[in-house]
This record gives sequence, C-alpha cells and structure tokens, in this order.
Amino acid sequence: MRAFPALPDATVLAEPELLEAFRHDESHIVGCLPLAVVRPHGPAALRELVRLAKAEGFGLVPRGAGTGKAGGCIPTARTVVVDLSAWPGSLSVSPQDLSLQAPASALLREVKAAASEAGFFYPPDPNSWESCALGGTLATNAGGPNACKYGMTRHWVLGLDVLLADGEIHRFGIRSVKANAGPNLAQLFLGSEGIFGLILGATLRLTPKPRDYTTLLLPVKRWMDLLDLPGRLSAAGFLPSAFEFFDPAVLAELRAHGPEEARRLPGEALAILEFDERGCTSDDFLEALADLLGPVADGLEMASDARQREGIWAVRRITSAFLKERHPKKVSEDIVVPRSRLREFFERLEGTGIPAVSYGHLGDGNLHVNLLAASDTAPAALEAQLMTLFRLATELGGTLSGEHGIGLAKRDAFLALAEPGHIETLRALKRSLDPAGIFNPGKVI
Ligand code: 2HG
Ligand code: ZN
Repeated sequence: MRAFPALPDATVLAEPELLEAFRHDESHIVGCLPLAVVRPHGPAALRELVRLAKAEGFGLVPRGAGTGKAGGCIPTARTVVVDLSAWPGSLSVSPQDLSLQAPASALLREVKAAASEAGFFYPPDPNSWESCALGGTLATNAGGPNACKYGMTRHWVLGLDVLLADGEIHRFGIRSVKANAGPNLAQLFLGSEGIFGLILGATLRLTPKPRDYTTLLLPVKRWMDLLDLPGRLSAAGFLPSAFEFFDPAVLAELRAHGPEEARRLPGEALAILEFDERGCTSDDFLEALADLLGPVADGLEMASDARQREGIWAVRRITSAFLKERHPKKVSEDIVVPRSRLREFFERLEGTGIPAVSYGHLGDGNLHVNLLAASDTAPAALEAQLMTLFRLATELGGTLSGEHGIGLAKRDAFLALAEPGHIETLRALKRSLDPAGIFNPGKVI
C-alpha cells in the first residue's frame, strides 16, 4: 500500500520508530510491524477505516493498553492497529439501574473507582487492573482473583457497543439483567478477542460494595493438603471472594529473593483466602472457618486492618512480574482444572517430569503453571511439554486457558485440542459476521 492515507477524526501514526512499540503486549510474542496505528476519535474514522480495510485488504487489530498475556492485540501480517485509547466517552453510574456506562478507552481502575465512589462494586480484577483498559478486559473476558466468587468479566456486562463489518457501531443489550428477546449477542463479543467486531463501549452491571472483609494467610505443612481445600470449602457452604496460592517452589523463591514483605512468608506452601460477605468477621463465621482450615494449617494469620490486607495482596500482585524479572524467558500458562480434580492434576503433573512451578487462583482451579527454564529447553521439547500440560488439564475436564485467552500464544494448541465442532462453529460465525476477514486476522481460530 502507498503511504497510509489520512482519516477523518483520527490520529494516524505511520513512522516505523513509532510503530515498533505496538509489536508487543505482555506475552512473549513479538508481532509484525503494523502498516499504521490509527487512534480513532469518532465514528467517521471507523467507517472510513473499515471501507479502506476491505478495499486494500488489510486487517484491523484492536488494542487497549497492551497488557494482554496471549498476543491478542499483536499485529499479524498486513494489519493496522486500532488503538482505542482515545475513543471518546465518559463514565456514568446509574444507581437506580445498578449499572455503569463506560467507553472502551476507560482504564479498569477508573471504572472500579467510579463504581466505588458511588457505593458500588465492579468485581473483575485481573492482575493488570491498575493499567489495563476496559476494552481489553471485555475483548479478552478478563478474570482475576475475585472471579472465584463473582465470575469473569462477561458476568458483569449488560450491553455493548460494537463496530461491525458494515462500518457502523451497533448496540447489543439493555440496562437490565432481565433481557431475553432472543439470544444474547453481547455475550458473543465478550472474550472473542476482536475477531467478530471491535468493542467500543459497555454498560456494566454493578453490585453493592462489600463492607466486611476477612483476609487470611494460610500456610500449610504439606503442600498437597492445600489441594482439597477449595472443594471442601465449597462443599461446606463457604464461598471465598478469592483463594490464591503459591506452591513450595514459588513460595521459596519469593521468600529468598522477593520484596521485604515476602521474606517472612510462612509454610511449605501458602494460600491467601478472602471472604467479603456480610457477617464474615463474626466469631461464628471465623470459628466455623477455623474448624475447617485448622487441621491443615501451619498457623493462620488474619489481616486486622486495611493496611495489613493490602500488604498480603501486594505480594500476590507482584508475583507475575517478580518471576518474569528473575526468569525473563519463562513461559506462563493459565490452565483450568475443576476444583474436584486439583490433587489428581498436581500428582499427574509431577509424574510427567515437566519442570513446572505454580501459583494463581486455586479457588476456581485457574492455575498459572510456569516453566521457568523454558529458554534452556529445545523449542520442540518445550512445545511437547506445553501440549502435555494442556492435554492433562483437558482430560481432567478443564481447559487450556482460564482467563488470558487464546490470541496468538495458544492458537495452535487450541486448534489441536478443541472439539472440531467448536472450531467449525466459531469459523461459521466469523465467516458470517466478518466475510472479508478484516477483524483481528490470524487470532484464536
Ligand atoms: C496473575 O494472576 C496474572 O498474576 C498473570 O494473571 C499471570 O503472569 C501470569 O501468567
Ligand atoms: Zn491470573
């Protein structure tokens, strides 16, 4: 293509040195240099961009803040990055409708803060929540520790504004949880990673803000003891708002090389448990909980104020970046195993001999299995190890991605492991919604 044309109502970046930064997200993948980066400021820009994409045969890759972990916003060959960071719109809360309207460009922390200032809670909390864009969390259906109780981003969306292949912005959904006039099309776009259309804004669902928190550090003497706990808690009627864990290897590494507050972490393995329902600080609740946790606990520490609670969470929040700094070439996965099969998973993982360490969201079985020495492993052997891991999760009734999505990083594995009917259905939807193949080509399917 000749020099990238000017567009109405948009900023266009085309200088190679400016485009370079857009080849990355927070995965290990480096993408192609895009033809241009377009920052649309209104519908006229998108209308023209869609027309040009079809006429010139290039793809449109949506991008929020670039904090994704699966390469979903990384340019493939002959694509233009649609950087939605300047998409207009303001945040507004409707207390009567328990909803919040926001543009894709809003940062998730702004959305959570706006909800909180109005006395409400917007639960999705991926680790990148302070820097990621709302649009990215919608496109990837982001998770996080609170998904354990509150579900993922898709559970908190009432409606979406989506750019479709006709170049126009369409609205799906209303400001109510009860909406049953035919299939819910907004849900189709959530977690679709931009392959069906581009998400530009959303009406989000809110819930009253929790008032009470019980936050516990649960060290265990034997790591395997931790693995039955999520299922036992559920069976006993407890629903933690977060249940995170560090296996012995991650815990030892944090203790030896982590920040000050990590040096004193106890146990062979460690969990962070949080409850946020009304009454969770009462003696009755805590006694019943202690009865359940006591037999496996090697001491139990409870945060007594907001500062201590924050201190506990700070260690968990830095874990991914900390491991990445120490092992820059590590490969980190986000598989899921049903709670009832966690013990079996870790026993069988050990049996495979794959040198993996793990931490993450034990309460919902979403495990960040890390291969720290990935760069010392031959590429084919590494791929075989990852496939063994994904197969094991799948065999146990889980899946290869619980929250980060497929993007480019897991596309081959997804195509190999998903049921053929699943892939064919996704491809049929893609052909019908995006016949020219302009939306995020080469991703997911
Ligand atoms: C987390 O839970 C994030 O910390 C990142 O999902 C996990 O780096 C990772 O793989
Ligand atoms: Zn995670």
